[in-house]
Amino acid sequence: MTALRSLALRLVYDSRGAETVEATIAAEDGASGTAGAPSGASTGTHEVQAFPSGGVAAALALRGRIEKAIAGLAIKDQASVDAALHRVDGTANFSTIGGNTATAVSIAVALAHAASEGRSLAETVRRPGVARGSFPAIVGNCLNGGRHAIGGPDIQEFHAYAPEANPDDAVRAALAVHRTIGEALHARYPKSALGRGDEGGWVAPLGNVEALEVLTESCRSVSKSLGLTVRPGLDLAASEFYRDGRYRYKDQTLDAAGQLGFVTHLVDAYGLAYIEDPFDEEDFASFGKLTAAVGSRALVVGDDLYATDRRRLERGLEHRSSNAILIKVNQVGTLTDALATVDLARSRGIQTVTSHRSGDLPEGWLAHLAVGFGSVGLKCGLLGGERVAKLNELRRVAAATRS
Ligand code: 2PG
Ligand code: MG
Repeated sequence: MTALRSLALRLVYDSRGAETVEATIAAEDGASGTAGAPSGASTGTHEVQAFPSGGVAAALALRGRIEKAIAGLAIKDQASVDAALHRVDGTANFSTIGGNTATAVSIAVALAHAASEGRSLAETVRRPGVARGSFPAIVGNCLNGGRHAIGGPDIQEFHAYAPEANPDDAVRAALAVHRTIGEALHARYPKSALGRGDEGGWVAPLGNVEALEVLTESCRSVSKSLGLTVRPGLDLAASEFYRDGRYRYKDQTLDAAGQLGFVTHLVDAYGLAYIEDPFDEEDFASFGKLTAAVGSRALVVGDDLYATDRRRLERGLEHRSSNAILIKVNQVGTLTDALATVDLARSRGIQTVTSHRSGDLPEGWLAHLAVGFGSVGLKCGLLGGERVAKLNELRRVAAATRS
């Protein structure tokens, strides 16, 4: 048995310039793993707490306690390491050590384990029944709004999604849609300064439907030029504009029934293949109604709804709320917790989409998780070093499988 020897924790900055935690785990055989934890802006209410109340400094001060709890454990025994993290934290939401500390340590352990065995992380986390050679499609963020942009639409993310493409083609297609949108925006606003949002998607003074039109048209033209099907998708992050029982867009206010009608219309009119968080994070029932209406032709994905929490997915299953769940390790704090949710989803025919956060780091391990989890999608953005790192890593994993 190779035991875990030491833990280093340090402060690093994410893609928004915000402080977060990076962990390095060293094993007795000399293998090591390093991982940093990303952070959200549109965080769900049911996520664990990212940092202790004293912030990153308070998290770093707990290094000795955490190391003591995990040193000597077998590097391959992820479940015991993660249980030790829960024990040393002692709360239900990681408010003592911080969910981001737990995530960084947990992933660093998984990477050290893979290194120790000379295997890839995709292999060591592979779930039973996930075929070698099956890869996630890219859920590629092209246009930003909501909490990830200054100005722009109320809807947070506008995606290009090519579900049938192999990783090389999927990356090429999603980047082509991003580029085509850029050209369309330059033509439409020749004298305006345009920007990019937190995840590298374009930001322009467009309404929600206008932005969706630009996205759909760009997907259509790229589908034609590359000869593969690229379809539009949205992350509404609807909890962010839901107040006092109403969805409050800049140009309309809708109750739950109105929102159901609006989103169903968008799916039909624009051929949406991917819809994330179309309702408030507590509204399991409306999710269920939308899934009943459009679930045969689109992925309906719960993000804030589930917060990667197995128990919330159980509630979702009772309501048949969605046909897919977003998986973000730092919403629950450990790889083991995320795996429990992934395994429940897989056993009940719910697809998984493995996701970055809006504040992320230039690291590629997320691509390995998406492959090993058997996810239908890797949601990792398109532009910016922290996004491209994941796209490139997915292509490396796919190439290694071919060789
Ligand atoms: C989301 C994510 C990532 P954040 O809502 O899906 O795109 O955003 O990390 O800000 O929660
Ligand atoms: Mg989301």
